[in-house]
Amino acid sequence: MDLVKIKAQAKKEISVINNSRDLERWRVKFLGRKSALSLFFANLKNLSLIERREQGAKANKLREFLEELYRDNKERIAQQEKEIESWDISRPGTKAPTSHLHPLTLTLREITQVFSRLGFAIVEGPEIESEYYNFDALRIPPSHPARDMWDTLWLKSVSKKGRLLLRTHTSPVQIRYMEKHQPPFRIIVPGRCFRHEATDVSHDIQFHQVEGLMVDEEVSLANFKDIIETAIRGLFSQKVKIRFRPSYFPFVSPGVEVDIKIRNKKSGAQEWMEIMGAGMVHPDLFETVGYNKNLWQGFAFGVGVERIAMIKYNIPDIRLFFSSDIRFLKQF
Ligand code: FA5
Repeated sequence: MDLVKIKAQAKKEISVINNSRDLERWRVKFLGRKSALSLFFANLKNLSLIERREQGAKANKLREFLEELYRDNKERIAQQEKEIESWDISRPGTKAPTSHLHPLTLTLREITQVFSRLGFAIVEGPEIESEYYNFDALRIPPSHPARDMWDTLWLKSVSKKGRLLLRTHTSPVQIRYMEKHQPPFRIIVPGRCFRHEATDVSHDIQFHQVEGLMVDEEVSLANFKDIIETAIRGLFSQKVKIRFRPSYFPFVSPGVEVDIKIRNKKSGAQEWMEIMGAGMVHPDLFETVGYNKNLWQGFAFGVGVERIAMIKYNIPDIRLFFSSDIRFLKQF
């Protein structure tokens, strides 16, 4: 094949190429070791010196031309392929990182599920509470030393039911609910509470409680013990150790605190952690809401949700929950 024909053929063929695989085939065909041009070079030795010089120069020119043609088209095709790639609708999309529920939400859901299975209805109350519901109706009068048990974040406003505050516990909802409903009933009240206190690994200024209240004609501390043991074993495992300790809360009689046994993260030793206050509803509360106090009995409890989550998920410091530290949150 003569050089002119090779040139024409190469130009024609490359003009319709639009992918790098075909371009590579073209390169092999026109510039490879077995190409017509290489053969042409190989045959030069059979020519006379003058012819060899003349034809050799022409062939060199053609080679340079083809090489440049190849480089230009390589660039064009690379550019084209890049564009096609960025428009490839069949390409799998980039995965958006999925989020998940906060460990406190997970724990709250589990607690409410366990109690729902035991027949408790879910009720809510306000976070901004009045002095009356947070303290007075619960037998914590202004002068009573028990009021010292809750360092309160007071608001400037005053309502018909006394000064306003950020509720220090979920117990006020006991009164609110009983004012509007007649027994028998069993309710739980999940919600956020606030206390003006120095924080440490197990105390924060905001935290969650789940209040429980069951009122019926015959409800005893034995019923409470059974329900709480069932709930705690449902939340943790059958093997968890639970302890009931006598305690004092003005709105229950008798009052107890419930601890569960956990392993200390640092020392590895087993120790008790307080998770809730509880007791039999004080008859005065029934009177306050207009019930016949001789007819009804009940138990109430308030469990700390962060404490449960800390035990469940092995979290060493309560302050991590509200830190918004993404490294912490990603672990759940
Ligand atoms: C109360 O708040 C009572 N209202 C509980 C109660 C309800 C007793 C019904 C009787 C009948 P106490 O202050 O102990 O009690 O708090 C209850 C639980 O809330 C504690 O066991 C703890 O788990 C949690 N808790 C209390 N203060 C904090 C805090 N600063 N940070 C995190 N959790 C807390």
